[in-house]
Amino acid sequence: MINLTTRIEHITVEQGRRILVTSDIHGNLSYFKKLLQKAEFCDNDILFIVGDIVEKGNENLNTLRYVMELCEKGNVIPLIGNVDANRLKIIDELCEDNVNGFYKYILNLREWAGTSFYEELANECGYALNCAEDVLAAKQAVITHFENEFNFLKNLPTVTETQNFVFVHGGLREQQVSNNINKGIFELTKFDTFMTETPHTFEKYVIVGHWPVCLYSNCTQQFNPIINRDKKIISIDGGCGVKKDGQLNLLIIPDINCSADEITYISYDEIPCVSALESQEASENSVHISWIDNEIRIIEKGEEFSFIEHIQSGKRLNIPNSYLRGENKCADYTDYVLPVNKGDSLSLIAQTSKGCIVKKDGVTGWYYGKYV
Ligand SMILES: [Mn+2]
Repeated sequence: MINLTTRIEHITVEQGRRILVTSDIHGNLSYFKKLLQKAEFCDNDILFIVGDIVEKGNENLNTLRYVMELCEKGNVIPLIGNVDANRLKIIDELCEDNVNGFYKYILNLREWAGTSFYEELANECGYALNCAEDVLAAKQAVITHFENEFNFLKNLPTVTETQNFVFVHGGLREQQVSNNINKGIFELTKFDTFMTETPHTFEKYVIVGHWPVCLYSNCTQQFNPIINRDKKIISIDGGCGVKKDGQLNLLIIPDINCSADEITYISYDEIPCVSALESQEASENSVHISWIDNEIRIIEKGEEFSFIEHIQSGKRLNIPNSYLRGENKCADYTDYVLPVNKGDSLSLIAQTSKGCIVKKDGVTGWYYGKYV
């Protein structure tokens, strides 16, 4: 039986060193490497990786090994995420009774991401996973062969506290950092909507991943880190690999003693860019439909667009048919019209006969002008 216990670590960061923070890489190794390049990450920086290193991407094992390699220099501090912990747990508990459900997870991820963490582990041990029996047959070889990797994940801290910042994947349940030692690892790594749910105002800024920041707004869809100064929370998960217009964010704290106002960020995605040839103004009263409340009713189905009602907001709007999911759901969508200036760089997400859905500076919306 695997024993996953909450670990709280304390670190003193020297002055004069830049602190970089990312989270939720989810096996997207190319994003992670490009982001570090973009930041000109060097040995004098301290890099915090706030959990969810593996799963959902196409290079889960390689991402984990790359993080392990980076850790050898001593300036990279990874933490455990709920998905990392969950994978340790389900691999450990894998047996005849649950193997069918486990195989379903393998198939789902294969369809969605092309692979899964366990499938990569099994393949490296020479096992192909073509049925539930194969999954179970690979278990012992996987556990033996990947002892180092599993020990690395198992020993990751749940919470890391520094002089001015606290890092945890999901969120803190107790206001006092030390009191969270009594909380389970999943309570701290899987705290959905932490920024709005927690009643606490923290003493030090708490930096979290886990909950894609785009889920915090019903009006617009934006992927940049959010700094909540009232509660002292910084939420940084840009939905990398989980959302098609998501991004991997990197928070840049110039020095351990700097204030929240001095914190900046960069991000990376692989969406093709175009240049706007026309300007347009932002719209008002937009809606953002996310998977939390994506129930809709189709009022009139058209050839390219359908007129729908979003149940949660009651708003009626036209959406491209490609965003419909069956009769009563839709994909993440916003009718927000972005403010655009001629010459702006736009990431092109979808094209329609009426205009395009683009992302500009981390915010998604419509652009109706010409572009090159
Ligand atoms: Mn997570």
